[in-house]
Parts: sequence; structure tokens; C-alpha cells
Amino acid sequence: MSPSSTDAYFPSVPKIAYEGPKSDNPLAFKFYDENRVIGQKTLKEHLRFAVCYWHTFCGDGSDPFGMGTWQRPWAEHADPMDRAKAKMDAAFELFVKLGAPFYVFHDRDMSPEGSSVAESERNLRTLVELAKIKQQETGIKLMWGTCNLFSHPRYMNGAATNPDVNVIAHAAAQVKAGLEVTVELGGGCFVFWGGREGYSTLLNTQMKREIEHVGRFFEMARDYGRRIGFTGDFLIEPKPMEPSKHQYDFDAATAIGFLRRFDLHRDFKLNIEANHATLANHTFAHELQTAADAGMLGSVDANRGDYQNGWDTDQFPTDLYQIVEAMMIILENGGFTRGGLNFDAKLRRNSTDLEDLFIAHIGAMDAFAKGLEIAHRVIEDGRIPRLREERYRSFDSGVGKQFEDGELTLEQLADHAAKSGEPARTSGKQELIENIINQICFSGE
Ligand code: XUL
Ligand code: CO
Repeated sequence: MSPSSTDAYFPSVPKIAYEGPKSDNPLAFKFYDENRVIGQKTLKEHLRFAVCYWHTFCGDGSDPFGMGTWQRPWAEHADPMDRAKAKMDAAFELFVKLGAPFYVFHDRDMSPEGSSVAESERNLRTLVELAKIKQQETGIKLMWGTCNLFSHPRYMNGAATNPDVNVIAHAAAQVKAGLEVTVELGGGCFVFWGGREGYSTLLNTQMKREIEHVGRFFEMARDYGRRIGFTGDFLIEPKPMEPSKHQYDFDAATAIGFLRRFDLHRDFKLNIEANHATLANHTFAHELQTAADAGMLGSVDANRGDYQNGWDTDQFPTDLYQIVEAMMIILENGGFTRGGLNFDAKLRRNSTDLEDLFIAHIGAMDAFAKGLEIAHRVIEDGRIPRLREERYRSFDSGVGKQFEDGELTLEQLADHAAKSGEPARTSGKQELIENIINQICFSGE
């Protein structure tokens, strides 16, 4: 039997409180005061933090070179369903103690795969019934659901892009059930991350056909979701590679082009992950801005990579400069609606204490709270937004305006060059802008 007490798995961890910047308590927030108001909203409403089920409760610290290092009491049950129930108790205990308003999960994180489609679905529904009760008891909400279409051996050649339609059918069964339970649990979004939707070599791959198959699959998922009353956002989470050599939803721009091509752009948005951005040789900010400019910034997987490593280290986000820039884009885009900041992040393999799970989340929540505050101050301060605006002043009237409005031919624009002569050199002011960011970061309130 799994323990049901809310204090069973982390007895030494109290409800995490806000103690302010001077506190030396590792189990307290220094900056994340959920009720503090910035602009029009509280920090809780702005940041919409979610804890992910997979790294935090399913991970065991193993890597390709070694076995698990973490001893998790909820993983000790021999029976897979008992283990799943214990894991859920531990998960909700952590959500409550941390004060995270949301969580996210893959179908197979929450419940074990059975020996048939029917058994897998039965397992999932048993756990979803428990999750429903726990959501009601705690007020914690599901931000998004997703399906694990990459771990099982059947997906080794892809899920929706698999060369065998029988495999795609299994992916359909999972997504059908995944959508149903996401609706039942009130999830605001449904995510597709296509780790194996790509190829290893073009020598055995019909790329055009595979991409058309995934387009068709998303269309079917969209239609089914809408039929059963899912009114939220479908999200694609771009990633360039890993585990596939090349993933079809390489980055935000590629995913946006794909969604428009298959006429999915009205129902789908993007879930931007920081470490996926850096693997694509972009910055986190670049991917956020690309999604925002297309009206498709749905949600964020908040983590960070390591610039020396070419893989997805999924570290907890604490890099303040990266976070400030991200929060500026999120605020300028009007903030989150259904999405939020999901910590798709894992402890280092040698961070073996149970309390490290709390310490890691606290640090990331504090970093985003501070980052939000600074981003808000940068926007209110106005110097940087003004400098950016002024760079484009020449388009506000005259020839620039005519150009933007499509009123000029190439010859007319060329004539303008002849008449106006060599343009004045205008500084981009990057150093000044970076200095202003530092001034605002370090000058306090
Ligand atoms: C993998 C990754 C996934 C998705 C959900 O890199 O980010 O965990 O967030 O499938
Ligand atoms: Co992710």
C-alpha cells in the first residue's frame, strides 16, 4: 500500500515559505513571494510555475554510462501500479509543499504500460481518477498533458513518422487516451514533443512522406480533441536532435512553417524549451521571440543547457541574464494565458538528497521571480524599448512608411537611394543597452 499522508515522502521539508532576500534557509524562497504584485498581476499569476512529473518523480539519476544514483522511497514498491500510486502521493506532496500551482505529465509517467492497449488505458484511467481527487483536494491544476511516444521499443523508428502504419496506430491509441484524460483533468494544453519524429539516415528514409504523415496525425489529433471538447492549445515543442540525429520540428521557425503548411496554425502553438533552443544554435530569447512574433508562444519549458555540452543537460534555470531577456519577451507578448513556466529540469546525478528536489525548484522559482521583476523594471524604465523603437524611426513616415505599406516599386526605392545619397551611420548602441540592463539588475528597487 502506498502511504496517503501528505507528509510521508518529504517529512523533513515544511511548506516552503517566502522569507526574503536575507534568509539563509535553503528551504525558503528569497524572491518568490507569490502574492507580490508586479504590474497588474501577482507573481503566481505571471509565472504560472509547473513541476514536471518525469524528471522529478520518474528519474533515477541514471545516464548512458551508469545506473541510477537516486533512492526514491516511492519507487520501492514491487508492483508497478503500487509504485505509480506512491509516486502520485509523493508528487502531490511536493507540489503542495513547493506551492507550485500546476503540474505536467506524460501518460507513461503517471501509469505503467500494460500488456495491451486496453490494459495500458485501464492503468492510466485508474491513476487519473486518483489525480482528479488530488487536484480537487489541493487546488493544483494540470497545465498540460502529453504522451510518451519515444521510450517504448516499438517507437524506435518513430511514432507518427514510423514507416510502419501499425506503429502509428499505437501512437494514435496513446494520443486518443492522452487527450481524453487531459480533458478530464482540465489541462489547458496538450503537448507533442517528437523525440523520434526524425531520421537517423536519409539512405533509408522518405522524408517527404514522413513529414506528411506527422501532419496528417496532428490533424487527426486536433479533430478528435475538438470533438471531445478540448478547447485548449495544442503545442509543438521544437528540438533539433536527440534522440534522433535530425528532428523534423528542428526549431521554432521550422515548426511554424510546418504548422502553416498543414493548416494547423489556428489550433497549435509552440512550447519553447531553453535547452532545445541552445541545441539548435539559437538563444532561448530567439526561440521565444520567433514564437511570439508568429502569435504562437504557448508555453515554456524552463531549464538551461551547458554551452560546453552538445546534449540536453536539462539543468534548473538560474542564469539571470537569460531569464531577464526571456521575461521581457514574455511580458511584451502579454504574458501567459493557458501555458506557463514548466520546469523540465533534472537534478545532477550526484545531487542525491531528497531535499535537493526542493532546493532546485526553489532556486529556479526565485530566479524567475527576480527575472520578472527586473524585466518589468527594464520595460517601465523605457530606455531600452525606446532605443529599439528609435532604430526604426525612418519607417514611421515618408519613404519608409510607403515601403512598409507596399506603395513602392523596387525602381522607386532605388531612385530614393540616388536622391538621398549615402545614409548616416547610426549606432546600434549594444554596449549602452547591456550597461542599462546591468544598472537595472544591480541598482535594487
Ligand atoms: C525532451 C523534452 C520532453 C518534453 C515532453 O527533450 O523536453 O521531456 O518536454 O515530452
Ligand atoms: Co521539454
